[in-house]
Amino acid sequence: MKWLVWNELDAAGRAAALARPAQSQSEELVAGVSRLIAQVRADGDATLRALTRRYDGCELASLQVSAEEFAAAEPQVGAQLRAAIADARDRIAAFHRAGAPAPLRLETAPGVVCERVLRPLQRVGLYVPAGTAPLPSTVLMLAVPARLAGCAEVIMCTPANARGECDPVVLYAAKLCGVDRVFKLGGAQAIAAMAYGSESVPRCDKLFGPGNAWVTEAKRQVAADAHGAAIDLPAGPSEVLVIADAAADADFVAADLLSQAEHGSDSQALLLTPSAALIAAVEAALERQLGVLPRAALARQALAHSRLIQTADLAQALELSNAYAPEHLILNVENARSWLDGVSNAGSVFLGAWSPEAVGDYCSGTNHVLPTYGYARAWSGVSVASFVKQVTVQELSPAGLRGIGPCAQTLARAEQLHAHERAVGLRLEKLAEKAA
Ligand code: HSO
Ligand code: ZN
Repeated sequence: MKWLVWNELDAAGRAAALARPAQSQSEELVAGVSRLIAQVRADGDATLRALTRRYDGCELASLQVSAEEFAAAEPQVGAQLRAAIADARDRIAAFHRAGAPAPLRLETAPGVVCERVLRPLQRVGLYVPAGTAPLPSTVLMLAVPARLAGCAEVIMCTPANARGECDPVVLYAAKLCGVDRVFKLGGAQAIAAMAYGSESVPRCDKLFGPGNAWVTEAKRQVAADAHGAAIDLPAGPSEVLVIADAAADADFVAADLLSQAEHGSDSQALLLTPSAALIAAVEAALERQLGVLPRAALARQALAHSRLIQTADLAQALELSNAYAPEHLILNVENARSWLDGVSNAGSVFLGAWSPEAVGDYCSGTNHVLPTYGYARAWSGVSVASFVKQVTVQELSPAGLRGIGPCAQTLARAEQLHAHERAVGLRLEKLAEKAA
């Protein structure tokens, strides 16, 4: 990992220190995804089968996971893992239920009632990658809030292996969390199928979940099309930023950086600390831990573009973190909570030595589908609100219109929108006649 001293960097060095790995959005990728979406739209299931044969190496009789396959998956999941999944689901549900948006009703003037009512999205599509590791925890993070929101139908796509089987733990989690139907589809073709529908796959209103460059590009393209589907978040590679002080345990810090790095070669892990001694200790701890890490090769690639940044003090570290806007921010410092008010840009924050990112990834209760790549400046992670629409309502009595009508008329005149003014004025005249 590169060791940089912030105050010794020039402007270009500083920009490079906080830069993210470039996202591949090559013309080839954009055109390839666009071609693939067009094929799925034209030939539906036939194209989905052909692409699955080509990319996943399996011949599918049915695209949909059958009841027998769900039943066969269950005994493959050990008792301890089943209990952990149920336990995690319950905490995620508790936190997301408590944070769900609530309806609202307010009289803003006498006789003027304004309301906000909630309407769940009808059908949502969840994408769970298999890639270098199947992620059943992502099923929990997406299906639990979808069901709490009251979506009428929750479907899921996840790629099958060469034998045409999906990961049994992913299937078990899907069943447990109430996913209605699962399809054995991966990559951009899964996104195209859920956005536009095919003979087997129903068209969805909004798509959720992480994926590789092809999936991300497909989500971007379907979201840009009014006939496509909305998406949860614009995405980039996953990342963590750790702020630590001299008192931090170097082994804890190294383990947190590595739990990010092992996700993939494009992951980014940053450490910001004023302590040179800690940086040296973390470097040594990283080497020790990499020695026994099964995914060390991937993690080393990620660490190659990750950085150890020595700051003047903790305040400067937090300032840089806010500029970077990390997906995950770990504050491994004394009195971590006292720094929270100063955090303006982050997807999810982990306070103190005993809050590793791994608990948020799995089971503390918060969501792990979070804004990456600097989007935390303006976006929030997935929650129940991501699955509902907030519809506003207003109802005025005659007295209400008499009260606020003139305000609307004045504004309408200022905008020279005469029909607007008349829509109010005609009614006010009618009320005046009645009163006379
Ligand atoms: N850290 C990942 C989520 C994850 N970690 C899933 C383990 N499994 C992105 O926030
Ligand atoms: Zn993770």
